[in-house]
Amino acid sequence: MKKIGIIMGSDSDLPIIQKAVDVLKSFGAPYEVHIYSAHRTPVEARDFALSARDNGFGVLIAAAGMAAHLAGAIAANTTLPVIGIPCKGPVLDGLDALLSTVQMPTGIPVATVAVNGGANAALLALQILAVSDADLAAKLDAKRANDAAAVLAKDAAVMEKL
Ligand code: RP5
Repeated sequence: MKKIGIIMGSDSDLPIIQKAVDVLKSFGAPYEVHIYSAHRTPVEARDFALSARDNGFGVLIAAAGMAAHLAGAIAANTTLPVIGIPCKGPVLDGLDALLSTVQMPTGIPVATVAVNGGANAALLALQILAVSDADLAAKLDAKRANDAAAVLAKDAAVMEKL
């Protein structure tokens, strides 16, 4: 199975990345986590993206806050699918990072999830890899079924209580 590469702009993004890692661990998926910044370590971020396909990665997740250019900078240097996570910063409620991540120019796409959407980023990465992995697709189907059953159990409980 191809690896999932996770890059965050700063260790202050770790709580968001942890949500992605928890999902990937629950699926037993191979992943690697790095801290590379589009602004503070642009050379390392670029080198990682340029070599990612040769290094066994199938999809990349990039998380950053504020002027969040990391996902776009990574996407500029690879044709692997890149998923961007806008991280909420101290001001503007994450709208700054959301717009910086999602508003990519034509030709360099970034699949952007919700602000702080670490879990969905991991699930989307798995869904991309599951296009050519039937076992992984079956695990994703099973999770959907479990999640639906949990909601229906809550529905039954709320009907009983109210
Ligand atoms: C971004 O700036 C990082 O992704 C982080 O979300 C934000 C603030 O970084 P720190 O100043 O906390 O290192 O590049």
